[in-house]
Amino acid sequence: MKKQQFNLKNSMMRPLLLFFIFALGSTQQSCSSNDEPVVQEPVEDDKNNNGNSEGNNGENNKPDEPNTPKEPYFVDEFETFNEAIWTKEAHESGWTNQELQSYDEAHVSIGTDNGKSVLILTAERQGNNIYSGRVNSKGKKSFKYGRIEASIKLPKTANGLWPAFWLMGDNNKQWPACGEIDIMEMGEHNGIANGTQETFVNTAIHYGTNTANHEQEYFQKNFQTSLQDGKYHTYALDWEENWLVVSIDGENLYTYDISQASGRYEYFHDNFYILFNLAVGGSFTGITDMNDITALNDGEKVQMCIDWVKLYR
Ligand SMILES: [Ca+2]
Repeated sequence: MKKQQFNLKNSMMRPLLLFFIFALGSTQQSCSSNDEPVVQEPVEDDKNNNGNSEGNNGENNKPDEPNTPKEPYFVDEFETFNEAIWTKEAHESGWTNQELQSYDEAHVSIGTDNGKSVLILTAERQGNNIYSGRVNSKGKKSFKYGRIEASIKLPKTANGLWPAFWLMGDNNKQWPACGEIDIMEMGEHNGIANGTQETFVNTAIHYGTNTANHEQEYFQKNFQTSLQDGKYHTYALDWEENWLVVSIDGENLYTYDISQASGRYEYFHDNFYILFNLAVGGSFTGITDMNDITALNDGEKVQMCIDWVKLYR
């Protein structure tokens, strides 16, 4: 659901950059399976985030590089759909973020792609109905600290698809008090406006005592190569006590300060669960009329494929 609230800290630091906020999680939801990642609107370009005095992308004590993983303690290669780990969600269209698709179990499947066994989220338009898939691991597979990474092949989002790989606090707090970490989102409306959807990628965190006090930090940039090139890319989060480091294909994208000094420590030191979804339209994309969804014509299907997800300590 779209949030239209300022993050005071960011707004003061980057007054021209913050426009409004999409949260994948939603104001009306607790952090249950009904929550969408709060999608906030990316506000910034990479150049605007460099040199941020707060130390994002930073200087200070930020970890230098993504960790070189050891052996994962959890791997799902998606050779089957493991219901002990994952839940398929079902929601009506418009349920959150003004998204156009409905989610149902039929649009989540296991299949083979180039010899890989993968989790497939299929978006499909049938007349005036759009369907898609979304899964979460709430109450089944949650974790705190360490590294999570997933190998994902994204569809071309232009225009109107909105894939996401993200985390929510696995607790009973209402959003955004539960905490939200959006590792990867694509399809945001600035990428549409600039014709850079294949490279334009977003990451965000959302937090705050309640919806009226929602805060976020959002980062977006054009990655150096297409992330919608028909190949699998690795999206990762390294999470330690003071930092969240988001990386793509081993390259640091952005670092969030979650230390005590950041004032938001409490929101990012709980167990978090995993979500993957392929939304269509909605506030993040700026498209709320399905006839403006050029990525998914009537009768078409498009897929987001996840080859594996891994957790490391
Ligand atoms: Ca696999």
